[in-house]
Amino acid sequence: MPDAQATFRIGPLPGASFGGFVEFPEGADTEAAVAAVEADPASFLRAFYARHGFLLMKGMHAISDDPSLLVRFSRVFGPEVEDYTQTTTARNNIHPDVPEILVVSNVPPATPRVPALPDPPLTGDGRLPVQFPHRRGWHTDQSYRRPSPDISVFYAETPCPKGQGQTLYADGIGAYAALPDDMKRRIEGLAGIHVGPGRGRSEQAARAGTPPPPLDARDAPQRQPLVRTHPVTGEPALFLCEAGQMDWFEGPIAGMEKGPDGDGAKLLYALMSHYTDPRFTYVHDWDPGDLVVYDNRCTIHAATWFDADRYRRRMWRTTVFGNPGALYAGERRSWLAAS
Ligand SMILES: O=C(O)CCC(=O)C(=O)O
Ligand SMILES: [Fe+2]
Repeated sequence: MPDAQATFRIGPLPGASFGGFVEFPEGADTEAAVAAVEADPASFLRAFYARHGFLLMKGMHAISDDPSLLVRFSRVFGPEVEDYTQTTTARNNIHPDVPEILVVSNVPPATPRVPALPDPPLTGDGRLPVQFPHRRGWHTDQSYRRPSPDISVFYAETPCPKGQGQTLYADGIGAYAALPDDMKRRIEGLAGIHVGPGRGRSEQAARAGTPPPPLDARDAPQRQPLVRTHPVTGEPALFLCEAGQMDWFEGPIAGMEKGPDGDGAKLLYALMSHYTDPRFTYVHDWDPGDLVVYDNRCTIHAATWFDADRYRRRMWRTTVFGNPGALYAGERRSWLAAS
């Protein structure tokens, strides 16, 4: 039975300049925690947005036995939790019983996705590298779609041991605010060109001069503003990915010199290196039962390497749509067939 008395407290996230840490009363089980959030979504969302779109909850273990709790919790953040079976997502990466859950795992049948170790693996002072370009893989989810999802919810069903398989997060509102005024002026009105990985428009393909294949209209590159105004708070945030989700043939930045050695690339990389400065980043080392919610409109994240031969890692993700902002109002979804 849900505990009607259960409520939550949200304080700062230890080890980060942004984000919040959610506590539920001692002994509240996952069901009670989800019910508490459902009972007062306004306070929960207010704290989420005030803390720049990142919250961590621990001990939500019951989601592993009842994954529908993850979908229930996700609904707090918007009217539509994506059904991955309605997309081109490979079935082996979708939870067999809950089509709203994307399985991010190296355990079959999921397609393993293990990031490379950074080179060198640690920084000079022995820390985990977070800053681009030493750290690669920073992105915001599905930015190659218009509109892209507002929110992702990420659950550690089976994380690997601490010290590997972390997820890194960065604060796009804080990073934008800290840009020098001349850079803010320079990027005003500019748009990045985003495209899905594996579409033949990568930095490597552009460098090798491999002509990109024709794309289905649903996979066409999409323009997104470099600075996005948050539809809830009105705050400006950087909105970009590093190489993996940008179009290196027409972009990465619309209207600027194209390709990996062009002025567009130089600007993108300068912004990405600033965005992932340790001042704006948080390293999350997962415990089983951890639940993170992040706002794709104003944060980016990156997975880190883990020893996939030794450890099984299984994470569950949902994505929530519903409020991309005025810029996207009334738009047809770019990733669906036109009919
Ligand atoms: O595996 C991770 O830590 C992050 C994966 C990721 O980027 C995602 O599922 O959106
Ligand atoms: Fe992601």
